[in-house]
Amino acid sequence: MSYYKIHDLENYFKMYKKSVREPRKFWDRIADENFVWYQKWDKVFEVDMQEANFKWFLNAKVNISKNCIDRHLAKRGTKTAIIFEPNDPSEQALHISYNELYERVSKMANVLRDQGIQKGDRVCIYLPMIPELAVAILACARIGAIHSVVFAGFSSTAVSARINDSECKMVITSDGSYRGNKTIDLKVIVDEALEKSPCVEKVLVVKRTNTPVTMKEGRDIWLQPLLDEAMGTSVAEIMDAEDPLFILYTSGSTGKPKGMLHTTAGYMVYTAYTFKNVFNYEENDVFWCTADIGWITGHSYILYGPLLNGATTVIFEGVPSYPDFSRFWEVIQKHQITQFYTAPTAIRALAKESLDYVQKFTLNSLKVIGSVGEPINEEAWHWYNDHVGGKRCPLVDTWWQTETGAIMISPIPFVTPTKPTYASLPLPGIQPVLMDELRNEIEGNQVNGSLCIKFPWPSMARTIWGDHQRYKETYFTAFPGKYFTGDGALRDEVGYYRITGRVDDVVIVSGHNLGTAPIEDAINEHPAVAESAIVGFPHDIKGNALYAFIILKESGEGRDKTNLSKEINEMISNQIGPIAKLDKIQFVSGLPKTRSGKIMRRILRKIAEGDFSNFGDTSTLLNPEIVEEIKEGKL
Ligand code: 6R9
Repeated sequence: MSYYKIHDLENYFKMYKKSVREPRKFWDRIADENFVWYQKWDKVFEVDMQEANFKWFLNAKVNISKNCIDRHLAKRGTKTAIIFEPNDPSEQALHISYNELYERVSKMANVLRDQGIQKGDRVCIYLPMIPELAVAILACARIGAIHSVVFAGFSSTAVSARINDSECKMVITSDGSYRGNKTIDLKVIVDEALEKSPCVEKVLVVKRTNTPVTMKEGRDIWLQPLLDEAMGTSVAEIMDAEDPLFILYTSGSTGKPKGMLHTTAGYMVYTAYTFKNVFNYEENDVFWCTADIGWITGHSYILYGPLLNGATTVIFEGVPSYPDFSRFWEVIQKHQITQFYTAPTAIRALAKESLDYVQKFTLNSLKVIGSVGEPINEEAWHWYNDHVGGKRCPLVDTWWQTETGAIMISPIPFVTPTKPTYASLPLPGIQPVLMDELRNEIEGNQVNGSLCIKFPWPSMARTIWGDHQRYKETYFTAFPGKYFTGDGALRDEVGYYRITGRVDDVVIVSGHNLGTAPIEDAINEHPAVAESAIVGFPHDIKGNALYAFIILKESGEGRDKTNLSKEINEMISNQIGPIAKLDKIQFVSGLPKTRSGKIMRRILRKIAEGDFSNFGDTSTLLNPEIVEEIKEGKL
């Protein structure tokens, strides 16, 4: 019987055991069953957790774009590979078949080669969520160029820093991008970035918004005329299993961004395997992940995971609030989406709006709904489960990271019973452990600690581009011999994991370790509260005290703030205990968030401490203006 698909709970436990006891046999079988290889491996893995050196499927030869496209052509040539849903709902959606994708990627690959890009060169892709983004990525993979996708919302400083760090030779961008009712002039941002990035020789420009742009002679070229001339077939480069596939910079809360490097075969095998199981993927499903391809979630679950399985995947250019708050639900109905994968921050924003937006649409095509990016609080979990999943679709709360490449801990739909706010059980091959401050492994259940992974898995990042020492220090020294995730977690009585948030989000109040997430959950349950964030600030007696930044719902805005504060503290007291009561509450209209929806607590911490001197790198913030507002609110 195939190892690729987990059928039921008994089968899950069986597979899990196999993956732990005989990891070589387990991964050998999965890699062998489901992919096309030019040459198979000599050895399944060679790993060293001390030095942080990892190799999977040694000496195998493979090309991931061939696995995403070519091998499906015989059986699925006319099947839709990509549905493009434009920002403006009145613009027609595009259905790109596997045959068409082959042709488009081949043309792009030929253009890249003509423009001097060779195996191992780095190409920065700075594009909106349009089909060319997928095509450019796959074309890089096809010719062995290393893609470095930079989210098309980052500032010129952030773009330039990323280009320089990995010395990209080329940038692929567009004249502009649409986001809701705004148009953003991307090319202008690239022009600015390149003033400080002399390593870039060529810029290929996609026409999307018809915004006038300046084209620098000898450097900038319109892409379309080149594609029109290019041949529609191409030979894929033969890649070694450990040849780099891509670099992706993490939004890292401090210091210089980390260019996480992922390699070819291990990433391919584990991404495909997790897509199949975590989303219960079956032929003819239509999968929609709302992330941007500029994040790891988009890399693994808009592109590689779905295409490796021959699926139909949606690329959505727009935002959840445009033209109104029903856009997600409208698109689900329109394309008969079967799996919908989004982030808690989007859920919370939409749950704030009238239920009519959801109820206007029929969502019964859905089979599985998923969450990723941050802990999903109880209230958001239930709203999503009840109103989107209709209490019928398993909600998979998937925990993973840019560094892990693919999903690590998650329920498997129709297999693992879900439990609100719990990511539940590790996938086969993943061995999580909880560690205490003394670096000991915490055994047993109903415990919490720092989440580590004690055995390597195929899709783990191999290094930080250009800085292996930093890779080793960041992930493999806090708990020697283990990969440290930076997250805290608890394990309940049956062994389910709940990710409680970044360990650096723990505040120690009077000697008690308080995770910020459960306190925020308690606050968010107050009917007047939309969202909240907690940080610690120094306190003479308690060591630290809690400072809350709270966004009210519209209905709560007129309320007396003193009474509200009292009620909120009573709720916390009841749910967690008086120790978790807030010392300070500031009502705000927004929270500083990274573009992937993570609250930048570092900034809130500084504000709470009254230190307005240096907020560090804020170039990854979606809403930098809110920082000023919060600062002023405090003064
Ligand atoms: C995939 C992605 C990674 C960090 C991770 C954790 C948080 C992600 C989560 C979650 C609780 C989940 N995180 N998924 N926390 N429950 N289901 O988001 O990658 O952008 O690198 O962020 O996100 O704190 O360590 P990335």
